Amino acid sequence: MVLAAQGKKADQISLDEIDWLSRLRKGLEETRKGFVSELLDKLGDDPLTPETLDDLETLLLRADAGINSTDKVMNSLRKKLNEEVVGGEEGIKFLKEELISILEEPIKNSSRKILVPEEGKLNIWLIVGVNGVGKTTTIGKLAHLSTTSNYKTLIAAADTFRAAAVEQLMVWGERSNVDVISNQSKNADPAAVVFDSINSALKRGTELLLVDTAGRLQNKNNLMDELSKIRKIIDKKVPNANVESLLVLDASQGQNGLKQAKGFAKSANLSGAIITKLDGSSRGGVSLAVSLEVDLPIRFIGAGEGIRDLRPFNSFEFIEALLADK
Ligand SMILES: Nc1nc2c(ncn2[C@@H]2O[C@H](COP(=O)(O)OP(=O)(O)OP(=O)(O)O)[C@@H](O)[C@H]2O)c(=O)[nH]1
Ligand SMILES: [Mg+2]
Repeated sequence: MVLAAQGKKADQISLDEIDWLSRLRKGLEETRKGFVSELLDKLGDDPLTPETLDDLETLLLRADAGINSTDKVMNSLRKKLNEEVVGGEEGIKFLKEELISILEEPIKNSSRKILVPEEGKLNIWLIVGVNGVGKTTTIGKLAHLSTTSNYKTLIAAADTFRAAAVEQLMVWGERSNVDVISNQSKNADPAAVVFDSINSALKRGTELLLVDTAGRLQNKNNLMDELSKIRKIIDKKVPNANVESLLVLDASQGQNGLKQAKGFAKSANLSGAIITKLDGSSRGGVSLAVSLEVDLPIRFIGAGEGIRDLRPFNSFEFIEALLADK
């Protein structure tokens, strides 16, 4: 699996990937249990009726798809039902296509279909989000993906809030064989760490600089200002770098993730989202809400605490796992 993931032929799919897919499906099982099995039980082979549509609406809401995504899908389905008789299986197929198109829309609107660093150039990915969602773990996994894809990679430890944060990042740096730039002095300024890291990156010809940041709540203005300051320093120092500001969301936090995305989008100039903890008892539907309501492309998904448990996002794979019926 490489970061520059291209469409693969079926015979190239490795055991590792089969393992990943089964983990993703297993993780999404919680969502699915209350979703597709109920849906299929209700639908059987009978055509959809206004009553089954109401049930379907409830199921979508329960899977945390959010009110607006649910309305959008239901309106399309109602329109279709007004025009023709729709069987259960056909209804599911239609539903999957509608859900995939919600996830694909922000990806289409962005300049890249999949997020990969541009070779031979400095790419900076700022990883932001509220406390404990999996930012540091995601950096470790991204560093691994990046080096195995032969990008010159460097990590900036800009979470200077907790001493333990730097140590945690060092461990990930060792695992992925990537250097970590840090400033261990008390009350170090995160923007200064980013400044030093950019200097190192320029000297080393780094292609991907991953910046870890401290967890912060989206409504704490002073902490959000700190992110703006980091961004300003980057834009000023390396105006030609490709900069991504990626919001990490913990799938198990459901619709709270949508609130976080709206808050960070306002002040952190976001360009994408990463959904973590999809291996737990998660509510994967938040990806839909974030795509539709914040127009944020989902770029990676994490399903596990291991170094290989992160993949580029694939909406088809995701919806198949979310709606798998067995
Ligand atoms: N099951 C599971 N656990 C995860 C995943 N990603 C992260 N975690 C766990 O979530 C916890 C928090 O992860 P961190 O990476 O430290 O989160 P953080 O956002 O950096 O936290 P702060 O820096 O304190 O804001 C750790 O115990 C991780 O092992 C995932 O995809 N699945
Ligand atoms: Mg952290």
